[in-house]
Amino acid sequence: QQARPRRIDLLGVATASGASVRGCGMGPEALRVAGLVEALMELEHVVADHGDLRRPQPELSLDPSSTRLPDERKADVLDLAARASDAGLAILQDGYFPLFIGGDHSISMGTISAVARHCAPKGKPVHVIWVDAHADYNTPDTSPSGNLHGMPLALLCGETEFDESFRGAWLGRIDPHDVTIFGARSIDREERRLVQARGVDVVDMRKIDQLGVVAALQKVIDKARAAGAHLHVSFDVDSIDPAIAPGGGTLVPGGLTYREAHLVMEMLHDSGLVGSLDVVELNPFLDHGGKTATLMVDLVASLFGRSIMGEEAGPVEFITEG
Ligand code: 4U7
Ligand code: MN
Ligand code: MN
Ligand code: MN
Repeated sequence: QQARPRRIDLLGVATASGASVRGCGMGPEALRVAGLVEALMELEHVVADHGDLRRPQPELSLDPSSTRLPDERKADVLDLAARASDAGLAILQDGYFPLFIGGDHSISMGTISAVARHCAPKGKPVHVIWVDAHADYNTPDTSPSGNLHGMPLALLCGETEFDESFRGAWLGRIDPHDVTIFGARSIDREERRLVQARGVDVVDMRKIDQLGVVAALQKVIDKARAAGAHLHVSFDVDSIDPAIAPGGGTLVPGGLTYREAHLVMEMLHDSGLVGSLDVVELNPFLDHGGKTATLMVDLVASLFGRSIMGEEAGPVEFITEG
């Protein structure tokens, strides 16, 4: 079980430039309004809030429903990924837990780069659990939408169909075998082919239904523990069922239930392996009265040790065969 208290460094990346729907740039502020910092302090953690990285957006079009032009959006994504990577690396090197709040999922190009850059020189393996309705493994060549929030894993895993502007000291690399996509139920045709060819572990909703969320997640935790890995959790709000988490721009029916999502976070906490976290894709403009923001704060609290019976209860013993 994770020792308490921890020093948690909060870094917002206030952007929607990786998405085609505007609004998730307001995600960091909504999570704060929903009580994120207070929930962590209530658990006796020490929180340092670094505020938000953002880009000035001087040339918005007259159409309020559209985001900026593709080239401007790409420039935003690259700049913010580079800055998130450097800022995240500094937090990790100080020995603290970076909690990245988005922003659309393109910010994870930077946040996971930070983790990779921190761990690689120490020979520390990294495992990424990508909790998401989607695989986010498109390249500019395979993407049906062109939106960069559907591509971060492919970039991090070294797919080559990205131009030179995506390279640089900020970009860290992840081995596709060290990635588990958890909760998927919408993967594009070409994307599916890539994920399969590269050997990415995909725990889709059908597997979760059939195995149960406990057995499905325990496999991931066991693998990360056996490798001695730093476990990075990248949590897209659209992994949760839209009925209880409506505040997202790319909703897909059939997601994690309230208790499944909490159990994931509770088990991840008990594993003691989690060293960094992204909470992404919350769109307060589409949310219903802060419902999704509040749910996300409660889920983060579960990941940081909130439990129904309190600390004294200790970790649950799993009954194994034999
Ligand atoms: B998210 C999509 F085509 N696959 O690439 C794409 F379905 O960060 C969706 O998981 C990507 O929310 C969703 O545009 C990105 C689409
Ligand atoms: Mn995503
Ligand atoms: Mn998604
Ligand atoms: Mn999304």
